[in-house]
Amino acid sequence: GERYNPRESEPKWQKIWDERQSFVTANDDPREPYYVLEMFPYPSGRIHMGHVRNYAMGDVVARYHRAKGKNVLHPMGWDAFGLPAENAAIERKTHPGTWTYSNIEAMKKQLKSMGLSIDWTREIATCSPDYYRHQQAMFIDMLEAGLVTRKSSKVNWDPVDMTVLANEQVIDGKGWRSGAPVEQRELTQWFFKISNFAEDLLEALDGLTEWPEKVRTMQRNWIGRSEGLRLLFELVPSENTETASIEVFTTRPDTIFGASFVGLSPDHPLTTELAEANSALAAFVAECHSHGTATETLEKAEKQGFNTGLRVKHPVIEGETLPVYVANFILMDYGTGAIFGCPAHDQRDLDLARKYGLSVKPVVLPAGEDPASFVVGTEAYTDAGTIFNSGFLDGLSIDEAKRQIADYFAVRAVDNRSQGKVEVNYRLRDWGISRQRYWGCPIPVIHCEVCGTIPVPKKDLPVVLPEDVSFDKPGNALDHHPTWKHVNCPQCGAPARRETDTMDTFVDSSWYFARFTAPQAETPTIPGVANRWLPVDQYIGGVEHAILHLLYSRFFTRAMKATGHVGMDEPFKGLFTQGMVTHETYKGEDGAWVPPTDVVLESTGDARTARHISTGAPIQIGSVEKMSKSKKNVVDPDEIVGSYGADTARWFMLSDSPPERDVQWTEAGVEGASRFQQRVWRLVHDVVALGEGSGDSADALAVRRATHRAADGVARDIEGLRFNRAVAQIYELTNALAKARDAGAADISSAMREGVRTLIQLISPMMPHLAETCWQVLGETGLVADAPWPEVDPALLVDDEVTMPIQINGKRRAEIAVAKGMVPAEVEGRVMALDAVQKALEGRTPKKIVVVPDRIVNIVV
Ligand code: ANZ
Ligand code: ZN
Repeated sequence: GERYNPRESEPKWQKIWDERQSFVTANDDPREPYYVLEMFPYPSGRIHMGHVRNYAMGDVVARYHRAKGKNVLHPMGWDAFGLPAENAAIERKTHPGTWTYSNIEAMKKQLKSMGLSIDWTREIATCSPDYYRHQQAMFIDMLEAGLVTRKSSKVNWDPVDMTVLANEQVIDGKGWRSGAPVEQRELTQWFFKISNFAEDLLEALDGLTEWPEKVRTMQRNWIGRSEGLRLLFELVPSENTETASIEVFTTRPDTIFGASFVGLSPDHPLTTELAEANSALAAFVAECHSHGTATETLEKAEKQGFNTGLRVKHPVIEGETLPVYVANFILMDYGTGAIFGCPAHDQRDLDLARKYGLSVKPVVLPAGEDPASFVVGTEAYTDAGTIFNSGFLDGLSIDEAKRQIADYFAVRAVDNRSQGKVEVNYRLRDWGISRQRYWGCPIPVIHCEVCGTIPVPKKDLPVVLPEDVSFDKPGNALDHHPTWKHVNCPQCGAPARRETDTMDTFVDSSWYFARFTAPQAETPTIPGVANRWLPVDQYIGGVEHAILHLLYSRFFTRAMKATGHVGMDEPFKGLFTQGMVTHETYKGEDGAWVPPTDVVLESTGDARTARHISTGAPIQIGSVEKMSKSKKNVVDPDEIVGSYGADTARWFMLSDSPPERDVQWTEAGVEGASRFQQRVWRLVHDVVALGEGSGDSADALAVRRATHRAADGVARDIEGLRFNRAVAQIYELTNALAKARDAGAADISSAMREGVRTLIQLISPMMPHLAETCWQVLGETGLVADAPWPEVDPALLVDDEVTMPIQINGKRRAEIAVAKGMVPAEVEGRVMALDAVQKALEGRTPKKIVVVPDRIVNIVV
């Protein structure tokens, strides 16, 4: 018969959903709210398969909860500020906004072709003044609430692009775009005081039970709580400084007997003081600054030290002194910017000690080692053990030694202060949000020589980006603009200067989920509305955002609470991180990557070979990798949607692997999905042809059981985000229905009708277009998108059932499927109600009915 044609039906349904505003959500709808959100895309120009996977999953969740009677919020927007738009502007001589908005238009069209159940009336773009004006208002609120500061800090500076780089943009010590070696620069920058919330952000992770454990662990590590001791080392008096002591931060005071040096950061005030009179030290510090600040860079860099010549008294070994080094691996903005080094038990310290010939004295003995012969070679021993070589700490465990040594120093004084003080430190730094960039949200402050730095009055918001900008010079186009920054001070009227830094684009994405709840409001949020929708019930996105984006959003939600914009601490109740989309890679004879569209695959026996589609030249099949432009192993969603339809692409994305794992895109897989679509189509037509009819035969019951079991299982699997298992259950039901159809069993037409009707409902979250078309074929009124989720009859879910043959006068006439262990009286009742039995009895009344439980029914007439 006729084949299902997705190219015809998909645009048709998309138009109908649009016209009927099927997915527009009202804030005052009385039904239970459910908010599902996928991480919004960056408008790079085209959607990729990763988007397709992400949005297909979100759409299943949205459509399912709609069917379950909830008021579902499922919005979409654009993370539209950022560097690529400026780069495009430079390359193509267009305005970043022109480039961005034309990308948005193209991608919106692509997303619409996927048939997503999105409320497009709530669409937002973070580059629109309608959005960023509220971000500026909240910046001012946060400034007033003491959650924003301006301070000088070290940044990664790209000397060619003339911009600050985030640590992630520094690759092997070089700028990710320019490739120029990154330098350190001291810049005055704006910061959000995320560290105020360090403890809360850490502790609240325990309550995020619907987050993947691995994401919570990553956040914990990023926040990096450590309990330690601030410890004073008394300086041996020297003519080079007046300073009397050095304060270090240590998490291992138990190793104090193994200390062999004190280390200072190149940016430590004492280093700076000494460098003034010591040009060799000054040169060393300058050398340290010529590398980036990324922790990774620091960790990879060779450990370097500079002996200052100063010495400190060993705090526990009478009469001993230790040298003071400046070392390149010590950060100024952690702890106190100074350490004591115990080379035997810290790798960085050991590297330094080996290089400069400092002593390496082990003080922690691993279990089973002989104290007389235990030595540390090139690898520091950082595990558990018993303290030795350590006077009064000998024999203690590490933890017990930590306690005792803390007590010991607490009551001692150096420099008129307690020598040791227990302290908790967090690795989490304040969030530097200043970017010297045009295409971002302007920071709404004005610098006045008289009044200082003052916020732009809220009535003057938004501070809008100027349209007439030029990117002829490297650096910040806002700063180069001839007039934009020159304003009068709103306080005293004197000529003043606008801040030309714009906000890190992570700020834009830290509250968009809240804006979606009232995207046209005159205030950032309408708190009553936001509180109804938030936290997001289910957030779905890539694991690459597991740290920064999620942490910033968690911080921002707390800041919005503190400034009265929302009422909760946490933005995302449920979090799901999906795996990547991968594809085989192909290489031509010249070693160049070949795109899958140019490859013809062949298999002979077990061997798979490939050749070029036009030249026929042999092609080497490489490993399976994440789809990426650089390896050319990408498949364009537009082409897939164009040839197979959106439903097929969605179905394949959901079916092939557990959603948290990578999924490998294959031609065979897509074709399988496409064939399944046609199978469903045929099945629906065949069942419609069966006509209406009643039937309660065992066959009918088996069909009904399969149907209800699938409806129940698919619901559970969607709720648990096990989409591939939901798909497997749908396959099972389809097989069961097809088998029943092929067996041509009598009297199953009504069960079959219920079966396919349910089947269509179950597939509708995944293949919504096919589902609508089939729904129509089935003669149902309205849209399947508006139909409630099928009711499940719990009686039909009973798992262990038995099929009992029914004999009449010793001859097998029928059979019945019943729950195992059903009592004879009940079995008898059901048997007598069977059409087949009544027919065989021809109006006679049985003399005797014998039920052998779970085995057989004998009727004697
Ligand atoms: C002595 C010691 C002995 C240390 C030992 C470690 C092992 P976490 O746990 O990450 O907080 N440290 C302190 N401040 C530092 C800074 N500003 N830059 C670089 N390193 C710094 O790390 C704390 C440990 O890192 C501290 O404990 C200190 O070295 C070092 F066997 O003190 B330890
Ligand atoms: Zn002023």
